[in-house]
Amino acid sequence: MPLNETNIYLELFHLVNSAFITLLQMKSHLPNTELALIWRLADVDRDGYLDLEQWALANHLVRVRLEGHQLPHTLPNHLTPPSLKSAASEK
Ligand SMILES: [Ca+2]
Repeated sequence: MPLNETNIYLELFHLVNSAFITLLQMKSHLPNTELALIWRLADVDRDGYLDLEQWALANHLVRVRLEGHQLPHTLPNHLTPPSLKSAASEK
């Protein structure tokens, strides 16, 4: 793939991730500290961005929090998506 095409997709990916944060803030009304924790928990591979699985996980954590449960400080094993378990265990 040409480099400039790759750069366009990378820029779109960054835009989508910025929109993810805004969407989570709009739908949850959770404080930024809690959203930051949710983001950190969901970003299992710690690359600073959410892919589709991590985005789903972030939304699940928002729902759990809105149901009145406390957020865990580390992601429980049963919530780690199977495809990300190796990434999580390397961190
Ligand atoms: Ca990530």
